[in-house]
Formats: sequence, structure tokens, C-alpha cells
Amino acid sequence: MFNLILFGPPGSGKGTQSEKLIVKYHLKHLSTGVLLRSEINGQTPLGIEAKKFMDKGQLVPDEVVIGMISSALDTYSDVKGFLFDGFPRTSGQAEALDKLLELKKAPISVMIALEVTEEELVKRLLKRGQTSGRTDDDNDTVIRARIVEYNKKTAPVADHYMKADKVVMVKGEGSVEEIFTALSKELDSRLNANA
Ligand code: B4P
Repeated sequence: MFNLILFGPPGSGKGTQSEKLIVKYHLKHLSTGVLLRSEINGQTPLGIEAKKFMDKGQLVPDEVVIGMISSALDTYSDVKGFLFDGFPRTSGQAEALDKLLELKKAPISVMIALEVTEEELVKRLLKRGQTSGRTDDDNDTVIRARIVEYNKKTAPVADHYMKADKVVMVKGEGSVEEIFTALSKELDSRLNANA
């Protein structure tokens, strides 16, 4: 299996690039943001609880997202690999993911981290907020809170995978196609090395 984590701050383009990468590399896309928004739209108890955190720009508690990923890994047991988008977002989530993948004997192959300046992140998210209907994208204060949460709790997750020499940094500014080309180059070199 080839398991990829696409990492980066809110608005860095994880969702945008994931849509393209899963087609090219035949990976199963697991986005905790997408899974959580689907629970919110379905007005499930999990979704109602998660929305309280997301609307404040906070992370949803670890046990909720780990449970979602664990059942998704069981559901899609015969795929070529997973693309994790927006997960893991805390050290606790990273440790849980490592354990779940250890059971499958299919560890993380690489983490690609998208680098984007804070001003560009805020600009992109406010723009999306004008049309997406996402309540976490339509105000500057909530967006800044998400970035603070990222710097405090999520950025250290990269250190976890750096220790295992699995992190590659890619510039996340430029056109969507330019960034996709840079990501593909990194992935191709890893896949060729594993072949
Ligand atoms: P997510 O749904 O993961 O999304 P995101 O961080 O908002 O954005 P992403 O990086 O995917 O950006 P995108 O491509 O869409 O998280 C939402 C919330 O869910 C979190 O704040 C948290 O509360 C909760 N959550 C999710 N996972 C969790 C977890 N594991 N633990 C706890 N809580 C969790 O791009 C953004 C915009 O930029 C788009 O409009 C796009 O069109 C634009 N864009 C993309 N690339 C561009 C480019 N190259 N140039 C210009 N614009 C670009």
C-alpha cells in the first residue's frame, strides 16, 4: 500500500490538490473535514457536536475523528492506498493512525507539507466563504483562530513524521496546476524508489 498524508494549514489547498491526486494515483481519499461536514449536513448527533467546535475555529475532539478514520479504514480494506487529508491534526491523532496502520502492516509512506503564508491563507478562505456557505470560512476572527489552533496543535505533527524522515515540503503558492506538478514530481520519485 502507498499511504500519503497531505499536510498544511487551513486553506493551504489540501482538499483542492487531493481531488486531483486521488485520480492520478488511484488512492482512497479520506478527508476528516469532508466526513465531518457530511455528519453536519445529516444532522447526526456527531455532526451537531462537531459543529460547535468547527464554528469557533477549534479542532473537533480526537476521539471523534479517530473513530471516524478507524471505521473508514475497515470499510475500504482492499484499496491501493489512502490519501489522508486534514488528518492527523494532533500528536494524539498521529499516534492513533500509526497504530491503526501497523495493524494493516501498511505504514505512512510520505507526508507532503504545503507551505503557504498566513495572509494568503486568510485571503483564500474569506474568498471561499463568500460562496461555500461554510460557517467556518465567513469571518476573519474564526479563520485566524483556526490558524492559531494549527500552529499550536497541528504543526508539531510534522515533527512526528520528520523523525522518521518521511516529510517533504512543497510550496503551496502558485497556480493549482503548478502545485499539482510539484506534488506529482515528489510522489513519482517516491513511488519509483519503492518500485
Ligand atoms: P478541512 O475541511 O480539513 O479544511 P481546510 O483546513 O479548511 O482546508 P484545505 O487545506 O483543505 O483547503 P482547500 O483546498 O479547501 O477542515 C475544516 C475544519 O474541520 C477544521 O477547522 C476543524 O474544525 C475540523 N477538522 C477537520 N479535520 C479534523 C481533525 N483531524 N481533527 C480535528 N478537527 C478536524 O482550499 C481552500 C481555498 O483555497 C479554496 O477555496 C480553494 O479553491 C483555494 N485554493 C486552493 N488552492 C489554491 C491556489 N493554488 N491558489 C489560490 N487559491 C487556492
